[in-house]
Amino acid sequence: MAYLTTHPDVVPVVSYRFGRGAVDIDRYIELEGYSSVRKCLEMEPDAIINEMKTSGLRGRGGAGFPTGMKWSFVPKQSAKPKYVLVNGDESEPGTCKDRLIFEHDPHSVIEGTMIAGLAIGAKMGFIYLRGEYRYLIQIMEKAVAAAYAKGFLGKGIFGSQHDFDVVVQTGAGAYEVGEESALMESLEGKRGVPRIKPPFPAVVGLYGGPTVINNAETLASVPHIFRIGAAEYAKYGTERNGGTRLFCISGHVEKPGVYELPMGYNLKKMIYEVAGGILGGKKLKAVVPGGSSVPVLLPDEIDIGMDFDQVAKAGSMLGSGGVVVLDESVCMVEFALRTIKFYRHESCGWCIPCREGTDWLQKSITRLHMGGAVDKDINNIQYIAENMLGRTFCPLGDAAAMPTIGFVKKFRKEFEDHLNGKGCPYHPAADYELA
Ligand code: L3W
Repeated sequence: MAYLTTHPDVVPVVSYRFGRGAVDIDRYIELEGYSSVRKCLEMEPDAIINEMKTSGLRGRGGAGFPTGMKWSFVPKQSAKPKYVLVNGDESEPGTCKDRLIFEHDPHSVIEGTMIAGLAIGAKMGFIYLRGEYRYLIQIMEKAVAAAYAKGFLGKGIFGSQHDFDVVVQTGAGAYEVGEESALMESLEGKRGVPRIKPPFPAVVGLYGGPTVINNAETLASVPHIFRIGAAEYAKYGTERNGGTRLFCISGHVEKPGVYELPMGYNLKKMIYEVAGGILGGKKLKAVVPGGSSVPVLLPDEIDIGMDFDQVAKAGSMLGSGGVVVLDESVCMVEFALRTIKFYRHESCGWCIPCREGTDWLQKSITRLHMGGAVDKDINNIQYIAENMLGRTFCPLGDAAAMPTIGFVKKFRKEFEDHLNGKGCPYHPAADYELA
């Protein structure tokens, strides 16, 4: 997977230490590591939060919530301990960036967690890794142990009055646990199902204590903000969308990979220049710009800046930064089916609209793909998806419904081409193991 590229637009801010041996703590220190937390130890918590606001950093997990603002919601006084949680449950199809951070720069995650702890007054952080990333636990645990050995973690960090402990934990392989409240349930040893919000974790989180929970890339960005300066970091991006982002480009492109680019970078340029254009010179059919949970874009809709606001204006979402590129050979009904199959499988079953909705969508799209559907089934698929929107306990239901609505709306003709016994015109011998 490409992450080091010679393309001149790639900016190594968060990927600054990728491929440079920074898994080793001494090398990390050589590359300015742990200098940001030392700076923050000299700062008041409010000053740290203000710097975060100046940076314009927004959550890299999917929702794009302003990080400094999230930290500011944590009450100053609390009878219960406060916590920092790293959401490393990276499971969104098309998204594979946090993995690189853990592999290449584990200490940046630890350092970012410590800075968040100083900002909110937490003495403990948890790094929660996706179950399928079990192999990364050794890297993370080794990094944590090295930080303890140097006196950077534990009692009186860096010889200060502050204590900070870090624990690494893996999940058991459930997409749902990427939802913040389900992650906390899982971490507490319970079934990973979502909690009702509000209260938000910032007020009532892990073990009932105020908790900051951020995506791994978000927290790994924090030391870099203090390394280069918040205003400098902000300048890379656009208004209200500070900094850079690790974009994951997959699918039918010549050079799939993870590329760090400024927020607001043009999507068309990202595909045709940074990722080398469409594989084999074929025609572009569609682009999913932010992980599988977001509506698809057509080729004439991709001349846009990749920040949260511009992608929303174009009718989709920047989401987790996973750009999936589809060429002319793709059957969009089959793609819709693959997508819904994922959500149906991953629905935790806790709430009915999601559990039943994803099941009926999978059944209906399967029937359609196999040629067993009639005209009204297309509207029925739309109806089911629209009735899931906003009615589920957590965003997983929306994440299943939004792309489905987009596929039908933008590729209705393709859906119609499958009706009344015709089956898939693109892959006549369609693999019905999808069913
Ligand atoms: C305190 C308030 N805190 C909001 C916090 C909230 C959360 C953050 C964003 O879903 C999306 C989802 C996926 N006081 C607050 C407050 N907060 N108001 O802000 O909250 P929210 O509810 O907008 O989003 P969420 O529940 O975090 C995330 C989408 O991202 N997604 C995919 C994600 C996949 C991954 C992965 O694999 N790593 O992240 C892609 O599009 O569908 O819509 O912290 O507590 N008043």
